[in-house]
Amino acid sequence: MTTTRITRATAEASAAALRLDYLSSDHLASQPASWWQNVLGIVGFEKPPSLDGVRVPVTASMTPPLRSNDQLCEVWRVAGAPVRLSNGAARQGRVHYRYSEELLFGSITVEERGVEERALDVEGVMHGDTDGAGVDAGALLRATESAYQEIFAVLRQTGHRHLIRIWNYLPEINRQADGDERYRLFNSARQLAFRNSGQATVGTVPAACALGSPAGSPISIYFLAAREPPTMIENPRQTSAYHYPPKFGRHSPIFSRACVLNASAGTSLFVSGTASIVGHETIHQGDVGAQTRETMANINALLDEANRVGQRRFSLDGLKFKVYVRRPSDLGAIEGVLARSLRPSTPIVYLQADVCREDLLVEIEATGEPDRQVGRIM
Ligand code: 3EB
Repeated sequence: MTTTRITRATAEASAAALRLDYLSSDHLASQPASWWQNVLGIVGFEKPPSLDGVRVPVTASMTPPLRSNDQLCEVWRVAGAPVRLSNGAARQGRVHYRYSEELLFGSITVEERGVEERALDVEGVMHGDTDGAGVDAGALLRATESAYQEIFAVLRQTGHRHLIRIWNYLPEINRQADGDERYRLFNSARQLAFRNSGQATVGTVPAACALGSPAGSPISIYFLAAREPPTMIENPRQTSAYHYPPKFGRHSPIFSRACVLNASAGTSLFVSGTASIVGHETIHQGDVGAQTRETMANINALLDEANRVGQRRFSLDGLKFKVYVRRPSDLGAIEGVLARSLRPSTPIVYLQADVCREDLLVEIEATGEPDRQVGRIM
């Protein structure tokens, strides 16, 4: 018995503690080389931060921040036990990545222009499902398809086969392209890429979000993957996105409502982009306050569900939030609602982004740690 206990304690102590922080680019630029040893990746908001000589993946969501003026960045690290990360930022195709034994961070940006020449090899893949798509739609389809294929190729290569969370930012997400909304085209290409890479398209699919960035931005995608499978969480108040009816697009969006990392200490709950949707319908059209309250009801339902299926206990207090606001003039109303449900010390980043349904005014994602267990014997 003693042996078992020691083995388990050792395993837990050596588990990499994934950690998320929002730090200013000035703060990052002033860190010594040693500080970067356990950094998996950096995500700027409006644009990638300029960090000279830094050898980790650095990307940006291209979504302008609405409140902070100190160039915040999203910083992913593994902390705690002595961790060994892969050297610097590796590259395979257009994917930049860095990893520990357990976890991998990666990013890819793709320009849609010029994609025709580069991705002719996906012609066969697209044939049938997307036949007849015009040049504009075709470029988005191919860019998305090839980005996901490259991501899955990296995960096969390093053995971090389980995509746990993926952030998708595409320019002009609600614009029509050759008679179809760009978000719906993205959904088609994403689903095809999953299928063609042998990935499940229901159930064990990653937590995700998909937001709009300004015209002229590249498609920007970043992700976390793990060697061990996470536990996927669905929201009892919502239809699973991968089962949305066809009126929301020919191919359903492929994502889970949330997931929990099993092996990792530290940050381990990933709540997908969450909005004012009950069942599969948008509710409270035109009422940003009510949409924000409904979104928080959905996040609370996901916390209940995570606590029902898992061993550890999560609450709003352990989470960090990113709030995507369609109309900057709604910011005050959204902040007012959140002030009633979250502690003043809660980290919240507000970003301007178009949400993937035209009638959604706000979308909220959350990431964080379980509550400290009281009286737990180590
Ligand atoms: C929704 O619930 C709102 O397409 O990856 C949320 C999270 C949404 C992820 C995605 C879309 C995505 O359908 C939109």
